[in-house]
Amino acid sequence: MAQKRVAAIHDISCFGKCSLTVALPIISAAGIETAVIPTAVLSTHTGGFTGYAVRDLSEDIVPVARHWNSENITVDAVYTGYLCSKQQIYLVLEAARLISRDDTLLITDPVMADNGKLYKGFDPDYPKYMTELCANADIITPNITEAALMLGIKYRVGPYTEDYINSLLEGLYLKTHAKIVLTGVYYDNRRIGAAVYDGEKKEYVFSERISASYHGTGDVFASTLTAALLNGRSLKAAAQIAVNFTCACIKRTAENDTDMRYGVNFESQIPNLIKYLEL
Ligand code: PXL
Repeated sequence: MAQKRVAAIHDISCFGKCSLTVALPIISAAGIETAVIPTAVLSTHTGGFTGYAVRDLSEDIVPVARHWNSENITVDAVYTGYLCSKQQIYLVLEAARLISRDDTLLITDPVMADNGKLYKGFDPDYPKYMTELCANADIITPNITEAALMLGIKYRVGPYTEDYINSLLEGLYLKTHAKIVLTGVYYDNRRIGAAVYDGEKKEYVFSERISASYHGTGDVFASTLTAALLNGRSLKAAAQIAVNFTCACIKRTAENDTDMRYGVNFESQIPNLIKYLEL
């Protein structure tokens, strides 16, 4: 079988293990070629650091894709993550169009918020623009905060009720017609995972809940989901693998007293990823 190729469109946070510094190693370790289109370079991510240096690469997004297009370079999936402005949403849509074939999957992680709050630097209307990108995607991977913001409904803290989770899934499907993998779902303090909805069936996948939280876990999750999908797994099976891997990374990280801004020790768990994927 020909090797699959993904274009990962995220920022490079030089320190802090998120976005491209997570997507590249995880998807590559899963045997998938990972081409990149960096959206920005930041000295660190924006979660808890101050005074970070940023270089916005908006001007380069479409030219990179245009060059690939002229070389007949296409991808099996476009996987988008952190974008730094509303304008970048449209640039990314144009770039995705230039490098996609009819069968190319668009996987969008609408990275913009967590714990009930938009990340630093985003205007209050950013979720509206991100919803537009999601409406062009085949699969989206919001957390609960991002889902609530895109729907304009109240963010609640967990544990959640099945009714609340189902209303997020149904609302998002109506708005985007994308398949949804909602992350950070938990009904009690023992298990945490994801809810999967393809417009017909709702399914839930869980792993052990560790009460610790680290930056970059959403990126670990969505990168693993992308890796599993491109290895031929169903959406539910890919979500289960992503939940298991993310929880294993959190568990390993919690064994040491690590600054939550520094991300998770996903590197130590790569052998488990290979096992989960049966590679
Ligand atoms: O992990 C998501 C992410 C990615 N990139 C940057 C971020 C964040 C979240 O805060 O700031 C630059």
